[in-house]
Amino acid sequence: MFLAAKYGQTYSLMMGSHNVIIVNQHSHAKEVLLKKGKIFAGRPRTVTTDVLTRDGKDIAFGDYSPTWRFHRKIVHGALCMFGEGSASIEKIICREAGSLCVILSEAASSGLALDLSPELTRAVTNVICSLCFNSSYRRGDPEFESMLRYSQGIVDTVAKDSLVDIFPWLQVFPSVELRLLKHCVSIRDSLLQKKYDEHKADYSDHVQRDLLDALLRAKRSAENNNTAEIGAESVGLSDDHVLMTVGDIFGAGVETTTTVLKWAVTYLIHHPQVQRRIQEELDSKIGGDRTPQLSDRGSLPYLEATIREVLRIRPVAPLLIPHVALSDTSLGEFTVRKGARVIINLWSLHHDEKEWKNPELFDPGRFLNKEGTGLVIPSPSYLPFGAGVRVCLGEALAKMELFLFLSWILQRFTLTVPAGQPLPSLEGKFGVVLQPARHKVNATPRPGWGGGKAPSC
Ligand code: HEM
Ligand code: PLO
Repeated sequence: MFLAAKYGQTYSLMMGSHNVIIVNQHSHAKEVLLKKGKIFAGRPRTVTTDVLTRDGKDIAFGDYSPTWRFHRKIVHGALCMFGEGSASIEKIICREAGSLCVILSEAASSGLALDLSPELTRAVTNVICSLCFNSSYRRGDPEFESMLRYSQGIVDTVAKDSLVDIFPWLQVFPSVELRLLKHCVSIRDSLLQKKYDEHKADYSDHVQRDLLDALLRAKRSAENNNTAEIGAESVGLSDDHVLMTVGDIFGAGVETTTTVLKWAVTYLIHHPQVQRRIQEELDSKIGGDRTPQLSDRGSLPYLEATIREVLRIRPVAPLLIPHVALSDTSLGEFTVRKGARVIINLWSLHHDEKEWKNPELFDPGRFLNKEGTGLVIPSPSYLPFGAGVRVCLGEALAKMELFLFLSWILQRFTLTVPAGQPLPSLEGKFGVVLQPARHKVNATPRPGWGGGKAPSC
């Protein structure tokens, strides 16, 4: 923000040998993402993302190319298949929300405060695991525990403008961070490889169980339509591409939604009046005889507004993922050279005082109309999922999960800070996602919920 005050809303600087343009205003952000979306659809190659993605063979960190477009289309299609309105994804999320509530009520009946982080992570992991691999984890599963550790190691070390990404030649020196990243990536890769081998072994053209099957089918049909000149490799359907793509969806699917749920819990503890109002809405629109379902989304505007406010005040990806200009172009009155990196400062957009009244204040009401009955987006300076060619692939899935998990939890429990403990910090830990600090929570069953027992779904 200081640099923006000194140099203007959009400015450029040199990072190592790279020209980097920082965008702090929504009009320029929309020019990059929407108006000139294809021109700015590139991604930079960096040392750490190359380690994670076998040199950009995934979607999020892969450069714009025919292969990339093809992959994105397949994954988009497969996610739509499970998407909005699909009964199966709703069932999967409700199953996980139900077992999360059981764990909360067990902790409550033994009077224990709980760190929700691993519980929320497992619930969200199981949703994405069902989608990607048609499998799920039980509490304490060693494979899940290992995933928790390697994923945190990757979040801590990848794509956070570490020195080695700015000065790639630094990788010739031993670096603790780079070593940790490589170690975590190798554990992740063995896990992905195991799932891939299992899927290949019992693959059938007639049943599509999950995303990995969808990718395998696309790969096989490209191979069958093969001519001598146009091999599967030429559209990028190598084993590496399939593995890295599914690794992306799995990684993005877990880290992002879990992080938002953790921020939501943190803010709800700070703002008990917001929690109460959501619960009043749940009581009056759903009552106590059944659990919330996706079709209730339209009748719970205050909960939806709260989710929007959490995504505004603590954006998961505060700098998105860097974009790259694929040809010479312009941005507002600036000339932009091919290869320039563009960083959209979503944090600035979401905290811009010209756009948001008291931007530091957590106020879900800003997303409601005057009557408090309908939802609005009060400023164009709001892009929690990005926009355009590189818009988040998991937006619909993430919104379903946030709505169902939060409504299930708040229908049955009130979340508070354990007696004698300070309120949790609202300062995030900056990395490839902005994570809240860990803290314990008391989940008290609400009156009329018989210790959090499950009503019918
Ligand atoms: C990209 C936000 C959940 C998959 C992104 C980007 C943002 C974002 C800001 C970068 C856009 C850009 O660089 O311009 C979020 C938020 C989420 C969420 C706030 C949760 C609330 C998910 C989920 C999945 C997912 C659940 C997977 C199922 C992806 C992928 C990309 C992406 C694959 C890369 C797209 C590309 O480069 O073409 N997301 N995301 N995200 N997201 Fe999400
Ligand atoms: C999270 C840790 C995983 O082990 C690997 C992984 C893959 C995809 C990344 C994700 C991490 C972090 C969040 C990212 C996602 C792709 C899109 C998403 C960067 C590093 C966002 C928010 O842009």
